[in-house]
Amino acid sequence: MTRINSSIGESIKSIPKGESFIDFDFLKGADLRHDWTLQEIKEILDLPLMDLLWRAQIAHRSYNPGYKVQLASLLSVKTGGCSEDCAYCPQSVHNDTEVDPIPTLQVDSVLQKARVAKDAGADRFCMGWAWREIKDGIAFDSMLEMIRGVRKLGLEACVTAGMLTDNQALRLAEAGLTAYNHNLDTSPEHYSKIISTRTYEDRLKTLQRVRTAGITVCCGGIIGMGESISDRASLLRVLATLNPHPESVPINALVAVEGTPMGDLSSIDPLEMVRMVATARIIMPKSKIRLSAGRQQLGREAQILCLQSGANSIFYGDMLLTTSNPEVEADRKLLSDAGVQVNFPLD
Ligand code: SAM
Ligand code: DTB
Ligand code: SF4
Repeated sequence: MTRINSSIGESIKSIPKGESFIDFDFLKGADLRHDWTLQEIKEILDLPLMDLLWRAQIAHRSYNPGYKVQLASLLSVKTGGCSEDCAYCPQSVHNDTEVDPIPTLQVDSVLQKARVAKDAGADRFCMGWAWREIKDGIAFDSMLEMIRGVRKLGLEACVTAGMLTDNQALRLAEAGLTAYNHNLDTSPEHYSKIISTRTYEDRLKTLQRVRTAGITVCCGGIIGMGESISDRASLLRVLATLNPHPESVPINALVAVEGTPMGDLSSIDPLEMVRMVATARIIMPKSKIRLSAGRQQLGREAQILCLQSGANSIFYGDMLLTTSNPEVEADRKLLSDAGVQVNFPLD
C-alpha cells in the first residue's frame, strides 16, 4: 500500500522545495524482482497512460531520486564492413547503404574525442566496433589502451564490439572497462526475422561472460522493427529476468536507414517509446534506462515524458555511430527545460 504523508490536505505551498507527499524510501524494494511474467509485463505496457506514468514515476523517484541524467557520448572506432546480417544496421556488408568501411581510428584520436566529450559534460564514453566478435591482436591491444586512456580521463568507459571469449572479457575488466554493451535487440520470437548470422543464445552467452568478468552489463533493444506489443514485452521479460538486471538498458527506436531491409519502415508513435521506457523503469527500477537511438524522431515533449517516466541516461553528442543525434546545444536546452540534473551547470 502507498504510504502518503498526512499533510496531503494542507496547502501545497507549505511543502519545502524538493520534498513530497509520498514516502518514496518506503516504496523502495517493492518492484525489485527477477520473476516477471510475460502477462504482467504486457499488462504494464498496456496500462492507461496516466497510470503507467504514475507507476513509473513512483519507481523512478524511489530508486533514483533527483532526476540525475547520465550523458553518454558515442564514437564509432571501427565503422562499416561488418559480416553480420542485422537487418536494421547500416554497417552490415549485407545491406547496400552509403556507409563505406573506413580505417579503424587510432588510440590518440579516440582519446582526443573522449577529451572533447568530457569537456562537453559527458560522464561515459562509449566506443563501437562493427565486428561480429572481438579478435585478439593489435586491434584488441589498441582497444585495451583506449579503455585505459578513457578511464584516466575520469570517464566511465563502455565498449560494444560483438561477441567475446572469457579471456577477452577478463582482459577488458583488467583494463578498467566499466560496461560492455551487447543488445538482445528484440524478442526471442521476433529475432529470426532480424538476424540470421548469430543466435539469441550466442547473445545471452556473451552477456554471461561479461557478467562473470565483473564488467557491468549494458543490454537493451530496438523498437519499431515490425514487432508486436507482445514482442516488446517478451524482450523486456528476458532483460528483467536476468539476475542481476543489466546495469544499463538502452532503448533504441529504429533509425530507418536507406539501403537496409528496414529503410522504408515508418517511425513509431513517440508515445510507444514513452511506454517502453516507463515499463522498463517499473520492472528494472535500479537500472540506468538509456533513451538511445531515434531521439531526433521523438520531439521535445515526448523526450521529456521519457525523462519523467524513468529515462536517466541519453546518448549525448551530434553523432551516434553512423547516423546523427540531436546537437549538443539542443540537448543542453532540452535538459535545462526538463529541469533535470547533469554533470555540468545548465543555464
Ligand atoms: N557490432 C556490435 C554488436 O552488434 O554488438 C556493436 C555495434 S552495434 C551497431 C550496437 C547496437 O546498435 C546494435 O545491437 C543495435 O541495437 C543498435 N543499432 C544499430 N543500428 C541501429 C539502427 N539503425 N537503429 C537503432 N539501433 C541500431
Ligand atoms: C545502443 O543501444 N545504441 C547505440 C549504442 N548502443 C552502441 C548505437 C545506435 C546506432 C544507431 C545507428 C547508427 O548510428 O549507426
Ligand atoms: Fe555488425 Fe553490430 Fe551492425 Fe550487426 S549491429 S551488422 S554485428 S555492426
